[in-house]
Amino acid sequence: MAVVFKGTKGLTDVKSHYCPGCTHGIVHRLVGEVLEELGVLGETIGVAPVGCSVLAYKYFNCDVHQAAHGRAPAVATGIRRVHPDKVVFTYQGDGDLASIGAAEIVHAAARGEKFTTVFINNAIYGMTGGQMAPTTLVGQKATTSPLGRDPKKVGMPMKVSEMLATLDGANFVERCTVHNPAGVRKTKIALKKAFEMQINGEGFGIVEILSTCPTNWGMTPVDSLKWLEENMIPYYPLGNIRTPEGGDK
Ligand SMILES: Cc1ncc(C[n+]2csc(CCOP(=O)(O)OP(=O)(O)O)c2C)c(N)n1
Ligand code: SF4
Repeated sequence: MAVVFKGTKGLTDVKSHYCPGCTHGIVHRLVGEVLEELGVLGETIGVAPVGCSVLAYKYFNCDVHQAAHGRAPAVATGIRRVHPDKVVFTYQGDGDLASIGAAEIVHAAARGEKFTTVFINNAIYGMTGGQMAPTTLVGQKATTSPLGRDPKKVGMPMKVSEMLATLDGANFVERCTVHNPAGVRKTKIALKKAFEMQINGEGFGIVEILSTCPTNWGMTPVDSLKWLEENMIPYYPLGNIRTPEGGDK
């Protein structure tokens, strides 16, 4: 019988703890597939964040270091500099990357550190119960914004990729989504490109991936995918924002 789908060696056999319908799992699979296809699993070191993906070290079939509150880019910088022959990536949520660790990601990108960041933007703090994140949309309800995010009080949601793309050291910046099959395929292509560039010795790369948090959005998994499409994509447009070929938009 023809094999139409099989698991990736890039992930362990451990069952994940993610909620039903959470797209963290899809992104894990894509990262695992890319590392397997590039043949670098044995020489890759990941860095896990705080947030729901804090346990990523159990799931990726490579070495993974745990980094405290937003410090994954600083840890990745150290690992990559000490081990220039290794492939290094951080896997970070929007609370970890854009709030607690905003300085770390900005300066790592500015320095053009040669690692890859997988940035999960689900517009909320997932792990800690659904507080407002820097990426929470205007009007979106969270436990700390029960009436919806009010930009007069807390400013507009941060467009992290656009901000990082202004830095010369940020070689590759792309925003993707995993809410539908076409988005999943494009996300994999972007991840592969970012990792390939790192392997070729080019500078910092980040792939932002619009994701769902059905649990804290208070929606079914299916409604979450629809909400992402209708609400997140208009504010966080998809596509390549910066490439070394000068494809800046
Ligand atoms: C300085 C600091 N503030 C707050 C926390 C608590 N904390 C741990 S994980 C987290 C939110 C993580 O959310 P995000 O990065 O968006 O990832 P998700 O859980 O949504 O995947 C917070 C606020 C912390 N650990 N350190
Ligand atoms: S709380 Fe949200 S981000 Fe965390 S595992 Fe559940 S659905 Fe995913």
